[in-house]
Amino acid sequence: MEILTIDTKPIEGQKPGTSGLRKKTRTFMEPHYLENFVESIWTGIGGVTSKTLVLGGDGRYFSPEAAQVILRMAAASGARRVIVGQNALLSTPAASNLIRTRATDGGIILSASHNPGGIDEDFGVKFNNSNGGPAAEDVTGRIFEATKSIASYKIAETQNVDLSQPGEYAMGDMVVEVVDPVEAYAQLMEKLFDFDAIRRLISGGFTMRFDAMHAVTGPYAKAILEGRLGAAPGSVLNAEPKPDFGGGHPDPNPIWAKELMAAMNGDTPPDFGAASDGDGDRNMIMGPGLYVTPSDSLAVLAANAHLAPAYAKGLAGVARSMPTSRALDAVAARKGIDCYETPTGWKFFGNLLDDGRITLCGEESAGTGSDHVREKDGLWAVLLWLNILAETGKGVVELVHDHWAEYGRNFYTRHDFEGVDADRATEMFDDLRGRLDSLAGQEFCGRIVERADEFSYEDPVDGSVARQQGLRVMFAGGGRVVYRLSGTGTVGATLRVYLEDVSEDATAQDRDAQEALSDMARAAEEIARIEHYTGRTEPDVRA
Ligand code: G16
Repeated sequence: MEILTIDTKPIEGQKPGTSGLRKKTRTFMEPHYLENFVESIWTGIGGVTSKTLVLGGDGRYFSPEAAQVILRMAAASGARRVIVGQNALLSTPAASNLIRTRATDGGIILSASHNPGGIDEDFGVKFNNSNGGPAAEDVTGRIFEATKSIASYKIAETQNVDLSQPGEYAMGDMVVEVVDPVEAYAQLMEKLFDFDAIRRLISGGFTMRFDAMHAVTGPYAKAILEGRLGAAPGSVLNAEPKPDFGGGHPDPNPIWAKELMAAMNGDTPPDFGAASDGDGDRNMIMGPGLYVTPSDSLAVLAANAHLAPAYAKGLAGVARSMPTSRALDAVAARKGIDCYETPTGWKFFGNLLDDGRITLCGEESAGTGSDHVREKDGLWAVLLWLNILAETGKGVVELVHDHWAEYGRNFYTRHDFEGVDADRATEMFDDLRGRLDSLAGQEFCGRIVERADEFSYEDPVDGSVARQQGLRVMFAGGGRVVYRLSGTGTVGATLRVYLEDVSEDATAQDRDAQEALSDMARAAEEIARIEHYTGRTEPDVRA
């Protein structure tokens, strides 16, 4: 096996975002683009000599080719072993699990998550640490620095490895171990949850639909929900992973999970509906006629997690990203446990989980997870819901309504303005940042501002500080508007406006969240002058 050293030059814009480097697929396919970034990962993590890594992803377009390049680069730089999911498939939580259970030095996940796939869509590469979680800011910072000074990379000249069959293959001195992507993950789920109780629920006539959106969770959901738990064949929709996700947008929300929405809002809806995203870490939960917001789902799970075997002893603490609704805080207060508020990005939960400060955490962006891995986990959330429904004997709607009656309801929505001009968006933030101190006491659409600030986070475990993590305007009475720029988009800037209002009123249960938050949305516009800066009068997505 010959090892080639290829001369290259730094390529602009290889700064990892909220979750790895995400760009247009064609950008990743340009000469040296992927190779430069991978070599920079090696530099950022102190080299791969003698290391064992995990490799897999959501199977999107260009994944098979990218996996072969990464294997050849790992072999050229002296890696000992790479554990690869069959056909380069691994859901993000399954990759996290393998990184941990096989005691590896980390892993590379090929995914752009919920972004569409295809030659004209998106691709992504992310490095996860040996704890199974996304690399922390110091590591991604070193990777980015390396991309700015790279002069060459090493790659082995050798045949592609056949990734279609489990087994061990040699690539020079490195072993490529191809594994079934589902087995270890399914075993972990069986340990965490009471599969017998869920099986009894299902055999008693409980029905469900899980929309895998032609993404990576299909084989996992088939094996677990239909195979091990006995859900009727066909309960898993769109189960076959496709490189372009069947032309869809693998984002589990009411807009993109159309088939599921139609089934759950139809005349004879199943008892439970769920969906997951491109790489299987996000989830969406529905009851008949009811979309459960990710923030509410997180709060309901935290309130009831003790009903599942893995969490029977209770939760050490919980955490949510700052823009996520404070429904979770109410549960934590009642249970007398800590509730941490972190910046957006799963990587910020890593230290809290490793340090045993929290057991469960989640985000408004459809991510929920626990200390079982170091990524959010879509199917895990589905199984925890099923375990809770089996134990309580309640339906989704009853459980959520009971929760609101007990803890109050936090109306919540996120409005996204996509593909806006990045410079204008920055101007908008600079303008608002400059006015934050003067907002207190002012009235917008009948709401009085109590305080406004820019969110910074000091990690309580290692003391690292993340600044400029979102602008917050808090109103008297508990309402809140948060403004952030997305760190996962690939075109222009995406402005996210998070709206929340709090209600103790039991009659508010049936109220539509968009309607309940319409004055808050007008206040958000007035405060930040969104139309002036972006030219937009309406958001592209109301999630
Ligand atoms: C990633 C991160 C999440 C984050 C989400 C949205 O999720 O892992 O922590 O909440 O992006 O981030 P942003 O608001 O910056 O676009 P995923 O599922 O895309 O990997």
